[in-house]
Amino acid sequence: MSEDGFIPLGWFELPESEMRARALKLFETMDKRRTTRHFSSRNVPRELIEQAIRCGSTAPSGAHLQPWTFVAVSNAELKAKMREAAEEEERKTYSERMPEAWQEVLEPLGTDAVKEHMTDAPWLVVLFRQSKRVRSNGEFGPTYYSTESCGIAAGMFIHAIHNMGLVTLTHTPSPMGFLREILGRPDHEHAMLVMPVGYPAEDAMVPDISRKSLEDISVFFE
Ligand code: IYR
Repeated sequence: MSEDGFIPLGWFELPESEMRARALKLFETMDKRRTTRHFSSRNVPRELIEQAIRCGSTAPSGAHLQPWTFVAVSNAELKAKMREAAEEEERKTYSERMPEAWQEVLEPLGTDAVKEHMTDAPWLVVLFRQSKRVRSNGEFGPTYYSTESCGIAAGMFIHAIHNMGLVTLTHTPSPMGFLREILGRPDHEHAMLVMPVGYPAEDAMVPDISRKSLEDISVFFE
């Protein structure tokens, strides 16, 4: 850090034509991303996962506290344990806890309590949200906007995975408290998302669904 704690932004202007070209290219790339539930067990080098986590960690965060921990698991025994615990919860969710209004919107996605992606994918990346931080005096203090911060970090991680040609899924076993226990995380860390990462299975299928149009999702006042 410089003497007064600030450094120049280091920004440079792009010509508008270049801005348009980049904007379109990025949209075209991102629009090809699909949440994938069918994974190949083919190995993915740890280095690629590390790089995606680095991208996730470029997210802005409340008071720059970076309130996230990415736990990356390739260990087969741990993945099996996580799958077993997730399926136990999900069986209850699907058979007892899920109201009809929820079932209705999940129906087109074809999900159920069987979570083979948790053992098929070479990596399971679990994003933990830190609700507290350790202050310099050793006491706990709160973090701020940690849900928003982690949501943005997850988006950037997902984009990095897609951009490198791999696939992922934002799996939310519910409740997911078992992940803290299995992965030995402290009480102030809360599992938010389980993201299996890997190559898609050769016969991977995705639901035939489409995205809302720009008109449906935005309002402009000029
Ligand atoms: N957690 C369950 C149910 C589920 C919920 C939503 I919202 C989804 O978009 C998909 C699934 C599961 O993972 O199957």
